[in-house]
Amino acid sequence: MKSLCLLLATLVSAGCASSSQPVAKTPPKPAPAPAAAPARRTAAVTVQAPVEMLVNGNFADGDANWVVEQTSGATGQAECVKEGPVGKAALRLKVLTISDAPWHLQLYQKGLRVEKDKTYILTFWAKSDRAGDITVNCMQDHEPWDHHTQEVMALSTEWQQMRFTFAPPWDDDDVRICLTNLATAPDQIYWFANCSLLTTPGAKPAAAAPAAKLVLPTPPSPAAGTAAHAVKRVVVWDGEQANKGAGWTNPTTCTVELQTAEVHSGNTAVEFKFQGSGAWLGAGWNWCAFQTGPYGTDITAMKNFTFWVKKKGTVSDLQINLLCNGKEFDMPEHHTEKVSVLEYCPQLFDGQWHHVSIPLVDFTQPKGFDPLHLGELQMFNAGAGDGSFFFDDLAFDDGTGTSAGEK
Ligand SMILES: [Ca+2]
Repeated sequence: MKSLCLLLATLVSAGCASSSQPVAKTPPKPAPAPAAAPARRTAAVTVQAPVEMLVNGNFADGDANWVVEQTSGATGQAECVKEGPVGKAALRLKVLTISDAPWHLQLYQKGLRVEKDKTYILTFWAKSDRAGDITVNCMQDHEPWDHHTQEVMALSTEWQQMRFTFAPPWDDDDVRICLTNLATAPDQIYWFANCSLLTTPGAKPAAAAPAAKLVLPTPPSPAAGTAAHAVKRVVVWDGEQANKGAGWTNPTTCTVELQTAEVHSGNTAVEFKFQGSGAWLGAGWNWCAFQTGPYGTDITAMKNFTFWVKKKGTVSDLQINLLCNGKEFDMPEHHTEKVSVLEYCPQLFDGQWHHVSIPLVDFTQPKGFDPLHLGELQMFNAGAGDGSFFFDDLAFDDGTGTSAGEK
């Protein structure tokens, strides 16, 4: 384990150019008993032609290419540790002293080039030893230091994936991506991991997209529509208001990742992409981001699982099941039986987005299943395929109204 103390002012190392990679997780016990154990992947944001702009975003090369800036008496001690999600590398930054401005302690990569009005998506994992806000920005690394492309993000004591989408107001070949306003409390400790900055050529943020602030997966979302058709509904993942999520696939030639090319709401949806002759092409999308324990969505008052789905390319029957959480991840009693989406959406193969509502009673629960803590959608291309299924707006509703028109 590489340990280091970062000194005053900037520290830049010309490190290895390893780009940020999805973190492999411990293989789960797969639902349909495949021969090979699935390899887990955390969420990675991708677009049609993604270009990873950060170097050493996952801290695999220690602090290489990262700068801890300490000014005007604010100081911190940074160390690369194996304390990231699933035991991977993270940068731990302890605040030693603060001064008269919180931005006097910040972590950033510099020398990045951005183009006006292109969309950039910064994702990273973060937590702190106490709840509090940090500020994330893309700022000019020169006069006039414009940094209004920024967002305040709330950290908690649990790992969360943060997401900051922005479109710079300038063409600039000397900007920083900053995690700043860190000097607010002496002894506060931050952890950062798996940082990634991607760009979508030519695309602008969707006007309706809210601020990319991470929210917990379980708060009820206000039901759309009129009071007469009020639906008690919990959106567990939509990529925007509810954007905590991580995925796994089996085999690892499949991918399950965020992307922005095909969406139903906002500017993000999940793509399960696969190619194979049909042995077992599967994936999971976990809105607890694999955090085990009493976390997840209480579905005991719910009647339906709803989502929007679209297919692309050559696919077979789409089968899905739900997974509950527990002390250990993915135990046999955590899987519902699978259902065939085609039975609920016969037009699935027409290549359009479709709203699917499946009664929860159709997802047969095994003995020991915990409906108080639902955490994952599992998806399978049941046969040969060379294509994708896109998912957006995963939700549960209590069936008291129609949700077909909702996002
Ligand atoms: Ca979405």
